[in-house]
Amino acid sequence: MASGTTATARAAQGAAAELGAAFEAAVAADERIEPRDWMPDAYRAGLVRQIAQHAHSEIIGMQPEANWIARAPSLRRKAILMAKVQDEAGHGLYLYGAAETLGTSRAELLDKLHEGRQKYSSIFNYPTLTWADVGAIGWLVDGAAITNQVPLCRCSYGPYARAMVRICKEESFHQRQGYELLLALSRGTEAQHAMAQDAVDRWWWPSLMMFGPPDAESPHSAQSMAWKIKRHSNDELRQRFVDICVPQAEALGLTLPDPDLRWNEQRGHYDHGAIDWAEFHEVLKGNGPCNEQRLAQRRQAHEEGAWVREAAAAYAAKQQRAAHREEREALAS
Ligand code: FAQ
Repeated sequence: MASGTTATARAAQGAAAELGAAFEAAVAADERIEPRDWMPDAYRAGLVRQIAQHAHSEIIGMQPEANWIARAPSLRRKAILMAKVQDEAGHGLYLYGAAETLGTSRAELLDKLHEGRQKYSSIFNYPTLTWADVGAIGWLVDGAAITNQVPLCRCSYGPYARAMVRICKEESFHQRQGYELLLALSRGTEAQHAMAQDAVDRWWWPSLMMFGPPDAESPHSAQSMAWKIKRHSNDELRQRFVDICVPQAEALGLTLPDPDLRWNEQRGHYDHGAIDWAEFHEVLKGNGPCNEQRLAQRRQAHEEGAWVREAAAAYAAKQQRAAHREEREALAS
């Protein structure tokens, strides 16, 4: 009996090792891992963590800009902004859909967000004080998002990578509209130029924080990169973003609020000043300028949307009953 048990345990161990080796080989060969493939529990959990945080960021990220829809300065600007905010809701849906393929429901993830048990991007805890902030968000926040997300199109997990392809196309439009908005303000009156500069001054540093803590303090990076969930480290992507933004700021006629920003011939990159990581950690702890307001508004929107979810569920059940009835009638005839 004892030897039978040992043999069974050995066989199970052998099968698990084979599955693990097949997974590692697929990752090494740059093949995509799909929902039905075996994957280590930590790979699944790591993906759910990142995708959920990403999805939550998209839907909470609707709030700062939605604040300006009713006050957009022209019909054209209003239509663009409405479309952008709706796109962000769509991005949230693609991402919750990707998380569902890992066995986690949207309802479960939303509960965690509402209870403060899952994070969303630090950037969305800052206020949008003027119309120029809409431009700064498009240029800098969407710009940082694209820099971070284009490599995610090659993420090893198929559904996340495919969602990112579509999201990046839309983010690219978002970034350009922000740039164009800031350009118009920068070339406008003196007051408009000052408003654009003030917005860039306030959004620059928080945008650099979007890339996450420095590599040496990033607990998830090493494993995520080994599994090809992330393709580049936080600092690499942050540097890429800084290098892209400096000439864009010059073209805009605006300055970046960093006296230490200068080209480093040896590195072939721009050096930048120290980031205030104490501020980042405070925002993550819930002490940013708008954390409370963002979560309260999100919870309220969820509660007010209960009737929509109920109506959609009732409609789906009705459709299903009708389909079953048709099936039964077809079988009987
Ligand atoms: N904010 O070990 P790492 C957008 C957390 S979408 C808050 O480096 P990782 C579109 C991190 O989760 C913006 N938390 O973690 C838009 C972890 O916490 P945990 C969102 C942050 O995952 C535009 C801990 O710190 N984009 O903007 C932040 O390897 C305009 C340790 O960090 C994505 O989510 C932060 N900034 O790297 C929408 C992209 N940074 O889980 C509306 C996908 C780090 O241990 C309007 N995500 N943390 O409790 C990623 O690429 C990665 O998850 C990183 C973080 C790079 C964000």
